[in-house]
Amino acid sequence: MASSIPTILTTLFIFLLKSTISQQINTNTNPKDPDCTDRWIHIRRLPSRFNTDLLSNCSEYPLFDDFCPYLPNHGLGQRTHSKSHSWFRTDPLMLELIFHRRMLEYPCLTPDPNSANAVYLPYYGGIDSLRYLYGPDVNSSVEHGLELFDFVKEQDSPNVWARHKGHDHFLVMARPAWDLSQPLYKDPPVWGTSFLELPEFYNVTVLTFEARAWPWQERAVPYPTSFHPPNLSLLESWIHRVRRSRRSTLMLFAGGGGVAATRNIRRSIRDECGNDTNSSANYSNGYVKLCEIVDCSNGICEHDPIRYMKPMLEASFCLQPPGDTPTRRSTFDSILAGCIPVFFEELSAKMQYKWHMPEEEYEEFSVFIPKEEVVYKGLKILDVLMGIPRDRVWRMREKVLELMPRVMYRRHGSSVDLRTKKDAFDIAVEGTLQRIKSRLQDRSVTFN
Ligand SMILES: *[C@@H]1O[C@H](CO)[C@@H](O)[C@H](O)[C@H]1NC(C)=O
Ligand SMILES: *[C@@H]1O[C@H](CO)[C@@H](O)[C@H](O)[C@H]1NC(C)=O
Ligand SMILES: *[C@@H]1O[C@H](CO)[C@@H](O)[C@H](O)[C@H]1NC(C)=O
Ligand SMILES: *[C@@H]1O[C@H](CO)[C@@H](O)[C@H](O)[C@H]1NC(C)=O
Ligand SMILES: *[C@@H]1O[C@H](CO)[C@@H](O)[C@H](O)[C@H]1NC(C)=O
Ligand SMILES: *[C@@H]1O[C@H](CO)[C@@H](O)[C@H](O)[C@H]1NC(C)=O
Ligand SMILES: CC(=O)N[C@H]1CO[C@H](CO)[C@@H](O)[C@@H]1O
Repeated sequence: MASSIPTILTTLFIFLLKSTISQQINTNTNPKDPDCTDRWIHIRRLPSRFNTDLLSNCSEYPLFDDFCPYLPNHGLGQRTHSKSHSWFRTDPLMLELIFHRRMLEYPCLTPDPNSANAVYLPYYGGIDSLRYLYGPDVNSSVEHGLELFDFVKEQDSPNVWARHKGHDHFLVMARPAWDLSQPLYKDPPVWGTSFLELPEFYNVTVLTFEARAWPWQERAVPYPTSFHPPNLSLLESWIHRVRRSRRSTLMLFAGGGGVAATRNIRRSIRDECGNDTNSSANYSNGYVKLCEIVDCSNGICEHDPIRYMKPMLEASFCLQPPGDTPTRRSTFDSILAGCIPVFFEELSAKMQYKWHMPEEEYEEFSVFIPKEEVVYKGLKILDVLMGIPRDRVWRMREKVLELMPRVMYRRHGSSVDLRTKKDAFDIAVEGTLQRIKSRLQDRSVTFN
């Protein structure tokens, strides 16, 4: 794995990126003229200081990471190996680039803001937040977003904003809302910028990886995984492989934490796993191993999907305990591997990804074990999971496989046959259009 790319290459990647996004790539590459009624989107032109210029500082944030290696392939990162077609070393923070690139091939783009149902701001807000979170502007994090607001509302054709007072605008910020919702009047700042607390942006729909418990303007979208197939046959052959994979481990946890003395769910998982690995031969259900931990501490798994995908393919259940924040990218990795997610908190997924994973279907594709029961009341995760009959496990896995295309981001420029399957991007755009539509309707009732 490349830890750092020479600056010349980075510059080249940024140049390529800039030259692609300066054209609009769409549209009707799809022979069937799509029905664009209520789906028109206008992309606002922003000066490059709001997006691609921010990438040239990719090596300036040592406290965070040098993210230059993750820029290639429009933010998908480098391929895991040279012959790989679908697997990349993707960093979730790059969703802003990935989304932007996909937006350019959205079939219902319009250059005319007045005929658009929604307006997309190609602002790389998560990347811009780095200078406040880890960089020189740490003491002015309440200002994150003000320059953008000034541009879209005052400097650049103000009527585009004024038409609906920003209610039809949306943007992507590839971070949990927690990083962006520092109260405006907290001095000194504890953690995060105040982007989501600025009244200036209350009307704008913001797509994040994780929404607050009582979100207002943000909606959660899946973290990108490393899998970005370019055509339907590659997706189908992966699904085939996942379905046939022999699941010899009952449960798996890929992650870090839980090693300190504090009682928490990760600690409980470690205890349970450590104690029971050897007694496995005792259990009939056909598992060779009851529990496996893939150690991902210090971020060693992040850009190395092989480390955890292989064990996930061999496990029936994948534990998704909350960490610093309730959601995890690993939830989507496990769905990709056909490994049934086990949640310990409603905020980890059910209250988040309502567009992508319907709330009423959770029992069909996941297991919920309240963390308090495990940490304080001695409930054993193994007992719960062992108690689920094999035929039900099988049905749950089929349901997970059904969900899989909805939570992955296919590769940009993919074949037409794959575009017929809605992916995480398509569903996010659909949800955004719906939300904006109902907001504009509410407004016309309330304010006109
Ligand atoms: C990049 O970093 C330099 C120095 O850290 C800073 O002066 C400059 O404004 C940054 N550029 C952007 C686009 O953030
Ligand atoms: C931010 O403020 C703190 C406390 O006033 C100060 O110690 C620190 O040097 C400041 N950091 C920067 C980058 O200005
Ligand atoms: C947001 O919308 C409300 C009405 O819904 C409006 O009063 C307010 O000025 C708008 N905010 C901005 C910053 O345009
Ligand atoms: C899918 O893409 C791969 C890699 O580009 C290619 O080898 C394969 O022929 C494609 N399959 C179809 C059916 O187009
Ligand atoms: C695991 O073993 C340790 C030490 O033997 C014990 O303290 C702990 O309670 C056990 N944990 C579980 C979940 O059984
Ligand atoms: C588990 O297995 C390992 C290696 O086989 C052994 O060293 C260890 O003592 C065993 N632990 C228990 C609790 O039996
Ligand atoms: C639950 C179970 O099958 N327990 C068995 C585990 O193995 C020991 C030793 O072989 C048996 O005595 C237990 O009955």
